[in-house]
Amino acid sequence: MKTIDLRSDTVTLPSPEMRTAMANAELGDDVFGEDPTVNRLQEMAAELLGKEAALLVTSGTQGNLAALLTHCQRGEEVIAGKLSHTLNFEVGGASALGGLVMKPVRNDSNGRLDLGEVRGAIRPPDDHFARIGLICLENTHNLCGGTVMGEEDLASVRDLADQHNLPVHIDGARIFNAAVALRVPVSRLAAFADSVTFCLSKSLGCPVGSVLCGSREFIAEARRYRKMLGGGMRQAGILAAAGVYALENMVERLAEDHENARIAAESLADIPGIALAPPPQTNLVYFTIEAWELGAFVRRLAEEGVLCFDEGGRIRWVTHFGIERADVEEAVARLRSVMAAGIPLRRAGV
Ligand code: TLP
Repeated sequence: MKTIDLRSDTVTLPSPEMRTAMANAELGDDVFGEDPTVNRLQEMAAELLGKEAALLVTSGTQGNLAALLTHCQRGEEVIAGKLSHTLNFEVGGASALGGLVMKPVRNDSNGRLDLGEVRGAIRPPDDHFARIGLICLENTHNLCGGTVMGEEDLASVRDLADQHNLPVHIDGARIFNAAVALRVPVSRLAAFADSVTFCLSKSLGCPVGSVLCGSREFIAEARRYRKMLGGGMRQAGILAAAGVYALENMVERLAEDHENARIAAESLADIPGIALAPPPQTNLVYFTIEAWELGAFVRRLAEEGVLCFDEGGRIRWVTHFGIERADVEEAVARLRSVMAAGIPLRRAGV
């Protein structure tokens, strides 16, 4: 039985072509700035995102943390969505390592920040208050369902930030998914932020790495924080070559992942007891199952070779490179048979 791994787009394996590009990469010592392939990736990323400069980092977590440390001084506040990845899943690094105070505000169902709450969080100068250092956005928004923030949404945050002279960072781990879903160049979305992190190791199919983009001055400073965080890599061109390959070859295909997510969602929504939470906009499909205890259901699905996570009272399926339409249909078929054969472990409300 084939295993269908829908846990995350982080599980993607490099294609033979990507491996070839990695094997043939021209290398040097990137801590000295001498790795030509890293330099090429950084130039490509900066140009694609419409920023002056870019920096290869080890992970999305490291990219976001380096950005926060670069934007803010110790003791400053970072306004971020209550449901943001940075606030919930990045080990509290901003506070632990940067002395920053995370200031959560409400996310709406589309991942947008509640602008009223953001306004409330920006307090006037006063000796009692921590200074605000940054507003942080996430696009696409993971916990909100892979939801996409468009130019209008981003512009409204940018306006508010400008009124208070605050920088904006986008955790764009999946910003290429947002751009493909909106059919706009990714630079149009990045334009509303001072800095953007995007991940190579998720839907773009690379084994390792993320890229932080911003002004030349910002990236020069972030480079120091990357070193401090242990992210100064040497012949990192091996990894960067995968990134170059991905930016050239793996972006347009994200539309297939979105289509497969839509197909999965449509079939799931037909099954009594299943509700989408919410309907997918990109490659993340979240749904609830009425009559089951989710942990047990995920374990039963795993026995049938369908791997996924339960997250905040929902199940998440992620479509990605290596998952074809037939895999999605097969996963739905196996889920149906688990539901048909299984004795519900917990009736809702019992
Ligand atoms: N997300 C992972 C898990 O950590 C949940 C996933 O499977 O979705 N920002 C966003 C929006 C993310 O979804 C993630 C990873 C990160 C940052 C962190 O990236 P890494 O794992 O490279 O540190």
